[in-house]
This record gives sequence, C-alpha cells and structure tokens, in this order.
Amino acid sequence: MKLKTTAEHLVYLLGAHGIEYLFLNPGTDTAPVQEAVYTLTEAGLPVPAVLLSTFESVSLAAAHAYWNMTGRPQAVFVHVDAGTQNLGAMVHNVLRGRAGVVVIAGKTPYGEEEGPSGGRNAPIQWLQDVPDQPGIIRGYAKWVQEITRPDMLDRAIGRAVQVAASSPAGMAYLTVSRDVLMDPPRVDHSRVTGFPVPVPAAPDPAAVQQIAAALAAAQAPVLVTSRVGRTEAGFTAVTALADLAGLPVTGRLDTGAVNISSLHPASLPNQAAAAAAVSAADVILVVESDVPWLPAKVTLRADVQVFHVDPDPAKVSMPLWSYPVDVAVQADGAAGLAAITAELAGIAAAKPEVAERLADRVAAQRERVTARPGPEPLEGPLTPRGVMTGLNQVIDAEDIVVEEAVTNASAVYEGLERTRPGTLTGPWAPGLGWALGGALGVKLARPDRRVITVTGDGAFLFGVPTSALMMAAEWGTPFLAVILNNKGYRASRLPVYGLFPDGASARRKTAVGTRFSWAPDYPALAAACHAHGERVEKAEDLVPALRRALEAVDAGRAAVVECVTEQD
Ligand SMILES: Cc1ncc(C[n+]2csc(CCOP(=O)(O)OP(=O)(O)O)c2C)c(N)n1
Ligand SMILES: [Mg+2]
Repeated sequence: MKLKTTAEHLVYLLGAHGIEYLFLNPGTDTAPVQEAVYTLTEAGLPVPAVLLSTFESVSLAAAHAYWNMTGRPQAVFVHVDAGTQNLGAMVHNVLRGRAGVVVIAGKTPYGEEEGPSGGRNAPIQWLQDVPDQPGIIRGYAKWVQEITRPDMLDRAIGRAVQVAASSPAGMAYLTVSRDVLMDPPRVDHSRVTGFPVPVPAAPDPAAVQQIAAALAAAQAPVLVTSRVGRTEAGFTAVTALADLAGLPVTGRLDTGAVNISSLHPASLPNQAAAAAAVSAADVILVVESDVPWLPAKVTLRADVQVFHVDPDPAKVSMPLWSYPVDVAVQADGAAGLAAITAELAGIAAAKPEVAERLADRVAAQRERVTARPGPEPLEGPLTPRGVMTGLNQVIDAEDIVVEEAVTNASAVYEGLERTRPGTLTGPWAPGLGWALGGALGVKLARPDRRVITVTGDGAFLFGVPTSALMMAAEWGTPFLAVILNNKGYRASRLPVYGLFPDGASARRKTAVGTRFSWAPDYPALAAACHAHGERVEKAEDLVPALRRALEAVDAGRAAVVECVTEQD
C-alpha cells in the first residue's frame, strides 16, 4: 500500500513498534488518524486496536495498568489541550508508578486553508491555540516532543516508545497538528528498527559484595520493597532472599505489589510490624521503594546500615528525598536482589557460622508466623476487614485485585491473601480515580483472569464510573468493583482530627467537606451502566452478594458491590 497521509504513517508506526491498543478520545484534530485506521485495515496492514474512551483519565489509567501487567507501553490519543487536561491526576500516577505510556495529543492546525491540507476551518481551532500545551503535563512527563515535520515521524514514534519503556519508565508525550497529519508522508527513509529499550542495569559487583557481606553479618536485617514483585522475576528474587536469609519483608508503607506471598513467614503482617522491624534493624535493604518508612514514626538505630537498590536511587523526580542511605546502587531491583542472594549463598557456603545464623533466622521466622491473627468473622455490622474475609472466600489465587482503598488500604494489604506475583496492583500514587480505569487495563492485559477492584466510595466516584462501566461493556472487559462505602472522604477528615485533637471538628466528630449525604444509589448507577449491582449492609449477606456479582462478571458483565460500613 502506498501511504497517503502522515496520519497513516503514524498509525502504521504505532503498530510496528508493538502498540497493541490505541485509547482514543477524538476531536477535529484526530480526523486523519481515524481515517487512517480504516484505510490501513482495508489494506491488510496490522493496526493497533482502537478503544474509544469517554473520559481521558480512564484511558490513561487503563494504559498504566496495562503496563503494570505486561511492561508494554500502549498509546493514548487525546484531543488537543482539553483532552490533555482531562488526563488529570492520572498523569501524576504514571510518574510515580513509573509506567510506560505514549500519549499523543492533537494540536490545532497551523494553516488557514480549507481542504486536504487540514487547515483551520472552524472557530474552535483558534480558541484551541494555547501558548504552552505541553506545559500542562511538563512537570510529570519524562519526555515531550512535537512532530513538526513528516520526515521526523519515524524517529519521533520510535523514540517515544523507547523512552516510555526504558527504566525508570514514564510518559512520552507527543503533539502533532492536523495539518502535519494530513501532509504527504515521508516513508522513503522510514525505519522502525534501531530503537532498543535498554536492557535493565546490572548491579555493581563491588556493591553487591558489600551488601551481601552486611547481610551475612547482620543480626536483624529487613528488606523493604514496594514494586519489585510486579514482575515474576522480582517476586522470585524476594522469595529466594527471604528463604536464604530469613529476613522479614515489608512493602506495606507505600503499599505495592505482591512482593512475596502474604502467607510466607517472612511477610510482615502489618505496618506496626514493619515499623518495629525497621527500627530494630541493623541492616536495611531498600529495593524499589519510594517511601521505605516514615521518619516521623520510626527512629533508626544509630549503627544501622542502609542499602538502596533502584533504577533511580536518586529519585530525581522528588525534590526532597533524603533518606539516610549508605550505599545506593543503580540497578533493576530484581537483578540486584538475585545478585545479592547469589553472593550471600556463596558466603554461607564458605562460612558455616554464617550458614548457621541464616538458618536460625529462617527457623525463628517460621515459628513466629503461627502467631498471626485469624480472619475477622463475618457477622454483625460490615467492616472493611470483614469485606476482605468475604473476598478471601470467593476469589482465586490467580484473580487480580486492583486496590484504591485509601484509609482502608491496610485492610486490603493485611486482610487479603495474595500469594502469587502480579495478583495485586494499584496506582500507589497521589491521584485518586485510578481503580476503575485500572481494572479495565488489567482485564485487557489478562483477559483470562478475573479482575476485582476494591475502592473507597470517594475513589470510585473520582474514577468516572459512568465512563468506566460503559467502557467495560464497550470493550468487553468486565470487572467487579467492591466499594468500601463509609459515606465520604475519611482520609480528608482524619488529618483535621490529627492536627486539632481538641478542635471544633473533633468535638463535632466530623469535618466540613468530607461527608456524602446524597451519594448516588450505587447499584442503580451500576444498572444504568449495564452492570450488575448489589448493596450489602450486613456481614452475613456479603458472600452471597459477592458470588452473584462474580457470576455476572464471569458471564461478561461488570458488577458493583457496595459494602456499607460505618467509620468515624
Ligand atoms: C484527584 C484527587 N483529589 C483529591 C484527593 C485528596 N484525597 C485523598 S484521599 C481522599 C478521600 C478518599 O475517599 P474514599 O475513597 O472514600 O476513601 P476514605 O478516605 O473514605 O477511606 C481525597 C479527597 C486526591 N488524592 N486525589
Ligand atoms: Mg470513603
């Protein structure tokens, strides 16, 4: 096929670079791209599947979640500055989640000629012209580029995918005007090869030796990691080190992936246990964690040694990040852990006293695990922990949970059994409204798995449920949303009590701007969006409601289970 427009070239290049999905919210700027999808399809060329989304933040959360599951960046096409603004706080989540995504935004045309040049032919195209469209996302994107000429397109797309996927991954933001999209393409020298994603950095051998030696000598080491279990390799590496060194593992503070089975004896059961382990530690190994502990809540030992392994241990995107680190190693977390474990195994093989110390710790850990609290019984008023008890009864080990439970996140991390890598994901970032789009993205990436999101009622509403539930039907990506409905923003109430314990708000047992008196009827909202809906008020009713909802999901329909809980 002889390509006629730069838009056709663009769509071709996206497919050629392995973009499987193009999440699209179109406008006047995207007309050449929309046409190109059909012309390429008719010519038998592979093109990304185009998924319409009625709200841009939902698209971006879906692309982010897809990255979390696969490590493969997808493309989100948005309408000029307005669509870019609707990406909203999900842009921040992409930054903190180190998610590889390619966002392409149209730009209003430069020319004023009507016709095939794609120039301005409607009043809106003057109004769309703003001084700094990329400025909307500049503080968060990893890389920004405007495609100003057809002959740079191949390099711009190749580089966008390369930059987005390289570690630490992030957002590549491209803009392109409608008239450039209408320009004749420059395919004569176009190439899709030569844009490799760099292989992950291996750790420095001397630093690995130093860390392994410190772990061999340690009396009370601890491993703090949030993200490394996102991949099977990371999960395996954490488990191997815990099995060898008997060191406790936590990722509970800034929450995170299943880094080790929640049933493994090394998995610290809650934040209090994590804080105790960190304060008592003589060696702290931090691997891919942005907030390893709270300085305000934890006093470290004076003789502690802190080691930090991360693709970006300097945390360049955080203006103040000053945890006291002795040795920082720039490396992929999984590769770093595997190297440290191999080195430590070598030391243990050579020194029986080290082998004995490690074996003692492993044995001690196994004994401690028997003392874990049992599940909360399911009777009487429903509680967030009770909801986890119910979920444990109905979900399988391989089902994937998407967490945005806010003040009840600890109920999820402490109460939900998660034993397999990649079976828990979330934004783990500041912008609420990720979970529903995230659930869509997970389901796209893992169509054979069940997807269950656990959200606060506020988080659910931030997630644009009318859009996300509609998309579940449009895309054929059903999921179950479990709402922990405490009737408002508890997270925005507790800090008022915290700062003013004897204040007017604490006395009134409420704070302005945090209670929902007229929340939607959630099951009715679900029904309006083609989803199955349930409301549960009594603990005894939970499991049957969850089962009915999962039946609906298994039959291809999204479902919403509103769990009414009373919380201060
Ligand atoms: C986009 C966005 N707006 C506002 C906030 C501030 N915020 C943080 S938590 C929260 C309340 C969340 O409510 P809900 O999901 O019901 O959880 P709960 O606090 O009740 O546990 C708000 C408004 C935010 N993080 N992101
Ligand atoms: Mg709430």
